[in-house]
Amino acid sequence: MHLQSFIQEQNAQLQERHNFQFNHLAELLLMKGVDIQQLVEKLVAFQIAIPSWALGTGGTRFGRFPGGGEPRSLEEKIADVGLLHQLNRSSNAISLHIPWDIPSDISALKQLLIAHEISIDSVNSNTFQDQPGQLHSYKFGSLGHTDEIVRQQAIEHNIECIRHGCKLDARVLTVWLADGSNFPGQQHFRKAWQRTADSLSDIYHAMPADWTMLIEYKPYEPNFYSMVIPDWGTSFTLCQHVGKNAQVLVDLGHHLPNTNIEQIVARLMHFGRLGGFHFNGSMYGDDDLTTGSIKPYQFFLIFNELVDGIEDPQVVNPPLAWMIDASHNVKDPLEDLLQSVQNILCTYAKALLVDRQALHHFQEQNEVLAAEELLRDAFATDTRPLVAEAMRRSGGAIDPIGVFRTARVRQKLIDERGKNAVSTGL
Ligand SMILES: [Mn+2]
Repeated sequence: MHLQSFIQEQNAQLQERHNFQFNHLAELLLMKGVDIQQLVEKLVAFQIAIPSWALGTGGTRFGRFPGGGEPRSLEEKIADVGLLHQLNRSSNAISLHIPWDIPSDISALKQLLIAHEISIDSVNSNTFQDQPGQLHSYKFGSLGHTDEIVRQQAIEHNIECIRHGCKLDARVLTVWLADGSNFPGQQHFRKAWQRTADSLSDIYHAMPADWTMLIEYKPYEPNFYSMVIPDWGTSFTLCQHVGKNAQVLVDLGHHLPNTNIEQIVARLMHFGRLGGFHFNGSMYGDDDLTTGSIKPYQFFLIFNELVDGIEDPQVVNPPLAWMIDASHNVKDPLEDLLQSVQNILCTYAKALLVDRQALHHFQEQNEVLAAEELLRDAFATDTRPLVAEAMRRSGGAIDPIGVFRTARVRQKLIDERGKNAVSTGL
């Protein structure tokens, strides 16, 4: 049976129960003055890109336990994202990683993208590992390396990424650097910043005018004493150095424990420099767990600031590029991605429920408890029926993971691609 038939069949089975839950919530929200139709429309419009490297089983340096049926080519990766999008209608883009996803047959790829109703979100460069046949090693850095020849090689790689992206109508280059040092004294901090800034400028000037450069930060790993771009402040200064189309990218897992990420988000939006967002969950560091799995309240508070910035006409910040950047080590990668999108949309819906006018009033009056309770009330609302309704209305499944399982999608992928089909990536 075709996947679309499974979706319709299961939706029909769940319809009565879903209607009851949705109407009940709609009535409650109506009493609070919430425009539920507008809210569902916002959920329908919210699209989250899937990175090509998240479609296979992730691992650690200790091991990897693939479950089979993973995509073996860019074409199969596009097919997997198309499948997710068919189920939830909320994942209409894929992010590429060069050199893992170098496109070859451009017109065939474009046809495939159209057939699956997805587009290329961003192109991500890779100067954190050496590739076979590469002339100069990135062992001691790339864009910030002491040797100009290595820096030039890394610059050219990023420009090559832009070229590949242009062919497929991408408009975003994401740069994450592993550059840094492992021991005190190894690196001159100020010089490393300047070299990196100048390299990024060279890449920026090779970028078409309608492209955006996203600069991602991370406090540690793979370097454990210092990273050249450890925090949002450094990303911000680099963006200021290179030009107006450079923006900071916030990856949820790229913070030290207990960092107030919501405040970082607010600051960056205030200065119009928040360009992209990588969703994942974190217990200790860059754990790349399922979004919203560990600290759902913090995730809500972050979304609260995002919505506050997006809905405030006084904030001049470009539209954000949303992407999941997680690693699926023990769950089926496709199920984990469906679960992540559910969590993201449910949390977005909670943030949309916040009465901003009332919150502003409480803040101005220093009504601490009332302000906090207002947030807690939105957080405690079960928004799952709203998300299910958004997916149903846009042609997706009321329960995407349920359909994935009933239709035995993974088994079919294993039958087609093999038990040992392993995806390229991390
Ligand atoms: Mn990331």
